[in-house]
Amino acid sequence: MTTPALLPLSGRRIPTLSPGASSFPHHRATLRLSEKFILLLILSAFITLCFGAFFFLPDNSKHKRFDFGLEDVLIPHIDSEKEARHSSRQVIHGVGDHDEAHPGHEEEEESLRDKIRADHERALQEAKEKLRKSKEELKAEIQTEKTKVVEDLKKKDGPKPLPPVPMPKLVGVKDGDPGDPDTKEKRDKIREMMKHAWDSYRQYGWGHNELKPIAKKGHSTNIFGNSQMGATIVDALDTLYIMGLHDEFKDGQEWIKQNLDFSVNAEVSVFEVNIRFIGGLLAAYYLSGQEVFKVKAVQLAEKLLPAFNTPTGIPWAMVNLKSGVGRNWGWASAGSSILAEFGTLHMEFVHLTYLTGNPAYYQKVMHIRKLLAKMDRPNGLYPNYLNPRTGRWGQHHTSVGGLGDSFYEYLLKAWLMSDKTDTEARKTYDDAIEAIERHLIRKSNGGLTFIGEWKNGHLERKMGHLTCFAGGMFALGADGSPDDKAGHYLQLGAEIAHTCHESYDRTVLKLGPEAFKFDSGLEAVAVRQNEKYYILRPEVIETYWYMWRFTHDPKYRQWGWEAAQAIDKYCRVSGGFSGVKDVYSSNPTYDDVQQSFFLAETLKYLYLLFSSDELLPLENWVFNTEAHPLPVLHLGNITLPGSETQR
Ligand code: DMJ
Repeated sequence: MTTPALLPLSGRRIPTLSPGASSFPHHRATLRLSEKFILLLILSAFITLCFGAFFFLPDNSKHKRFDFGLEDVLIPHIDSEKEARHSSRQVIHGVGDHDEAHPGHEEEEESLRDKIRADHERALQEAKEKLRKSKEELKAEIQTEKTKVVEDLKKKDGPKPLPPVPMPKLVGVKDGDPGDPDTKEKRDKIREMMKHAWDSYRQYGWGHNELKPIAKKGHSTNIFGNSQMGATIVDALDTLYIMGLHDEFKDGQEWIKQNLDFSVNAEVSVFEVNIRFIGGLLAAYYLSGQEVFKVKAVQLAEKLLPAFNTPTGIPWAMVNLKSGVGRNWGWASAGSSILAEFGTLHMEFVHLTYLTGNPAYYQKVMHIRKLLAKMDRPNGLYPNYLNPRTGRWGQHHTSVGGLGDSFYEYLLKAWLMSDKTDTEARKTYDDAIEAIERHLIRKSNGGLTFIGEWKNGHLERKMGHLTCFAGGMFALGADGSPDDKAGHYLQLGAEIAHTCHESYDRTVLKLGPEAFKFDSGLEAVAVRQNEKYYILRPEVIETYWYMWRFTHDPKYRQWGWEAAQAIDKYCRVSGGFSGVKDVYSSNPTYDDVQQSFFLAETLKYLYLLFSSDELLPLENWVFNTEAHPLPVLHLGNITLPGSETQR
């Protein structure tokens, strides 16, 4: 069949067969040549024909295969569909359709069909299983899927941006130069003390909640759980800002941005976290305008909300930031929540609703207010303990110091913060103060006005350092008090300031004890050893500052300066500032804690005392109970979300 076999013939003359020639041998040779030639010719024509037929005739078997495949391609499984389409296209365009060129093609198609069939069967099976489930199960499944999608989206996009809200009018956030050089020098000294406290914490306790200035290491207490949330950084920020310590402020801001994380398995005090962290972050936001503080405050506030999941809506004292599980202090009367804790959320929570548009915060605190308004009050007084399960009071103890204090403070400040529109809060404050004056405020034999504690129908003639804040509160609430009693309340404030100053002046260190008595010939002095300590608390200096702002009586600056000097002399150590265990001892021992409120409050109030009134004017700012200034909300026609249904 190959051409070379023909070549020897082609070069010769082809012999012709003459008629009549019959000699076989002769003829045999002649015939053999021509036969061979013809046979070769026929054979080659036949082969050419076969070849052509093989290539050009239509292949029905393949068309059949394509039709079959198309049916299966309609199965709603995207990957299979794509594959099938691709495969069909190959067949249509004849690409790779030659079984000899792709010997595995049949098997490929077969396996593709198997895959499509399997997908089909799986989808059917899933549908059958779904139909077997109850409506509730299906709903729950859909809900879970939805939540997952939302969470995935959140993770992808980061936290939802907060709505833009108008920044309240911010007045006097800087400077406050007092003018005269003597006052300026004192103010500079306070600034230097702040720098020493901050730098020491920066060096030895950075990121921890507080500092042990003697051991020179970090410190924390159960109010922050086992967390390391940099409480001192957050608490100190606004003080740094108003003192113009900008590098330190930036340093703190950077730490917060990078490290402050609330997804920690820590059981924290709702009250402490609110006043120190949320209050601190909100104040830093308003003063500096830096969004990071607002974002962090909102993230943290969301973590506190599960604490309100109680039968009454009165929050638990503590909440686990990770699990959201809440509980109360073991020492509190009959599993109660504490008045000064659940009653000291209003300012921060109203600001949170203002900044986020989320009505939940406002509604939670207004619910507490409504619930308290409906309750009977023994002698018009609010007991310190309230059971969040039953909604009943615990022991009938009333105090304007520890366990009660800032509840009264926040009633007044809710009114001030609302631009004096929240008259319900003002009325509740006025009624409470009237009952307190009637039952708890007395004059000692030596003529000192004091605020005692009510315990089961008896007045305990003892006053706490914490109670000394009330002097400032009375002065702050004087304007706007009923029956034109402004002068009376300003006077009451002055008397409390005087008593508290006496409690300092009657010690060896000129620093006030934790609690002091007015009994059995004792006047403003501590009796028990465990009441003689001073832990860098602010309340007395706080009252001096408010009294200074309302009266400009120079004695308040003088008293403040005495306290500042005593702190610098007896509490200052190389690693910061420490509390002292006995203010009546000339040789005091240290408690080795630099409290975060020393930077947030004590030093801030001292600095303000030696600044002009232009720095953070009280017409525009309301200080939370941790001395974090929040602007008055001049809402005008704006209605807070959630307030429509509440008031
Ligand atoms: C601060 O954390 C707050 O002032 C709180 O209201 C009670 N006291 C401490 C400081 O003494």
